[in-house]
Amino acid sequence: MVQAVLFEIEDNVAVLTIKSPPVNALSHAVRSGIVDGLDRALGDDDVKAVVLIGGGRTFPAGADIREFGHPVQDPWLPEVCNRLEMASKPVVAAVHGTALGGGFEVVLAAHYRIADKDARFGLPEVTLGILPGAGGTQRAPRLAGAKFALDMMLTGRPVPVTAPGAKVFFDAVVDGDLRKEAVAFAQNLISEGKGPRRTRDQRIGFEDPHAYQNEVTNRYRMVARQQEYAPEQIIRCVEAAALLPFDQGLAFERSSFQDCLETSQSAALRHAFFAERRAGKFPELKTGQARELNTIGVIGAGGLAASVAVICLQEGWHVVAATTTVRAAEHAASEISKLLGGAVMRKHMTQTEADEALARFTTASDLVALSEADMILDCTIRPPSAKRDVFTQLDAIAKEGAVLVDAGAHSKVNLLAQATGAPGDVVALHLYAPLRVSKVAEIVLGGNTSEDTVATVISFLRKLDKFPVRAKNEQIGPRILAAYRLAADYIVEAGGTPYLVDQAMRGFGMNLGPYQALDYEGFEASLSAQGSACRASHQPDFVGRLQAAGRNGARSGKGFYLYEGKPASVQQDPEVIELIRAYREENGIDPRGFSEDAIRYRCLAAMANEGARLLREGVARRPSDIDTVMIHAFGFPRWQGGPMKAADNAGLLHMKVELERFAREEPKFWTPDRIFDHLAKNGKVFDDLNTQ
Ligand code: TC6
Repeated sequence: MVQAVLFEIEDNVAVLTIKSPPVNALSHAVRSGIVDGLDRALGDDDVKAVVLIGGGRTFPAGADIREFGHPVQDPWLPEVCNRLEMASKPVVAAVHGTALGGGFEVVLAAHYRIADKDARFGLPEVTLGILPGAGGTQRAPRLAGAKFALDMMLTGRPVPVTAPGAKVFFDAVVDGDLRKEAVAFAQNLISEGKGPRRTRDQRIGFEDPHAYQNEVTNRYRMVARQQEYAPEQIIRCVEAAALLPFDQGLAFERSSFQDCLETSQSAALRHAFFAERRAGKFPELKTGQARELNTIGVIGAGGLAASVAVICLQEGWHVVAATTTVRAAEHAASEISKLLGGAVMRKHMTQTEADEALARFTTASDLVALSEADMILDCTIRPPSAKRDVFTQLDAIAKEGAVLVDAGAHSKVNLLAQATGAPGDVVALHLYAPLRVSKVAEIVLGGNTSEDTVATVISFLRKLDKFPVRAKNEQIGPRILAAYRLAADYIVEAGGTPYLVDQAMRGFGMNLGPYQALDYEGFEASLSAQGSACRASHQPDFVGRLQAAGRNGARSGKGFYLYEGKPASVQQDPEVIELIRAYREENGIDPRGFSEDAIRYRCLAAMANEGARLLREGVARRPSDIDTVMIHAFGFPRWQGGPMKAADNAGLLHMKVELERFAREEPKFWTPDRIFDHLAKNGKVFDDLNTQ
């Protein structure tokens, strides 16, 4: 068996190298290996100091998340950290890559710490609904103070070792052979007679008692209205670190950690973490090879085309933006340089980087300019027949092997593929706004899309730091969104108000309710996108009434809400209630009431049911892919895990029965997909379908 921790001795220094690829997660084997190595070092009179270092690409990136939810196998990580800290010989942690979560807690427990200049560290447990449970909440503030420690623990963001404020953690930041430097550092300690320096005994971070009190009070205020459980527990633990003796603080942390771990929020957040990584696995790719990308062609003069051009320029590609008129080309060029200017202003890039990007950018008023592009993204939205013409033209212009991508929404990828002589090179991509921020993109394969094309688009998206999700023939996100909105419309039609629906869905954790979101998108754009995306025999048309009354969403000054110039002054409007009431009266609908829970349940059931249909139709591969899309594209609360995970939590048998009840009102829409029946009968849940 390969050892997870390698033990070597180098001139009186024991070097423990963690070898557990890919990220050296602190699995049971690694924890046991560290403890065994430490015992061996402490029991050997020739060893005077210990170095702990990660093999491969990183120091441990955390506890092994896969072990959470299973019985703990000793030694548990808190114990490993305590044993390192209580060691009678100095322990040096040597950090490279990303020392995260439990990995950084190990670092904090070591007596001395050195880091490679490119290393980053952090405590991202909050993103998994838990808290640093191996002493991190007690040790980090002892060294760095409440503010820095809480910033790390509440945002979960990794910090470069060279960042201001990071040096309290590290004795040295080195550029060169980290292992050599760490051994030299340890030898220096030996020759200077320096022994262990335990973080538990430090209180530099708490020197000013008022500073921590103010910080803690402010943070409680900040998280007071959050629905997530872990942040408040983290603050409590930092308070405990300041007020209690170390061991009592540790005990407090341990019990808070356990509380967090047992929440459904933590289970959902862990599910989301693995769902994102699973989505990028395309098992059908057997021999597919990504083609080299040097030049990206972008078609269009609209906002999507400009954003795509800019993110490609920021990644270092050459970009040719082609339109069909000189005026459109000028407009595209000016939009792109404006966006680059904005990126400089917001410090997303330097002026030099923006100048270099512009030097890699050309515009043209003719598609012929795309002849050298390795990948061409058509970012225009036009009717299918016009799109097909564009792809026929591209087929004649593009060089052999160029990947042709339809990046305008609602594409019919098979139709476009047939318009070319190389259907294997054609694929569609559904990118989500805001493009720079959104972490997900759907790769919509047609029947003939080749493996190489898919591999190329995956590598393109990875470079852009997006999770690729595979879809077949049509997109996942718009279908789920349409089902969600239709469920909301049925509720409003039957007697709920848009304001109550929005409130209920914000209570569920959505950033915006469906009607707020519709207002911000604008009715025209959203309704044309929604179109026939969802099966239903009738679509409530009270939105049409609002439009007829001059309401078209936030940009028009009024939609479901009134906008007096800025979103901060959004108000409910009795006229909307009246318009909807009149609509119901005309349609002979006797209004009935809905509780917020009932609204949430219906909206969730509608999304899960549409998700089930997408799975059965083969559009989506896995339930967790749907979850990933909905979390990153539509603000579905991550701590609910996505609609399919949330449906699992709600109980599939119960949901099936409820869907059948709703189906008496609108059978075509609400009838549960037969997957519900199949899973419920076999005692299974959607998560059981999440195969690699
Ligand atoms: C904690 O530490 C709590 C402590 C208290 C205890 C009492 N465990 O993301 P990538 C896998 S909580 C298990 O694609 P990258 C990942 O699933 C933890 N597996 O790579 C994937 O597997 P696959 C706190 C893990 O280079 C593979 O490694 N730590 C873990 O884009 C590669 O991952 C965190 O939250 C893990 N901890 O990014 C950090 N981490 O190939 C979580 C990764 O089978 N990790 N895997 O799909 C990350 O943020 C990133 O993985 C990264 C590397 C930045 C380390």
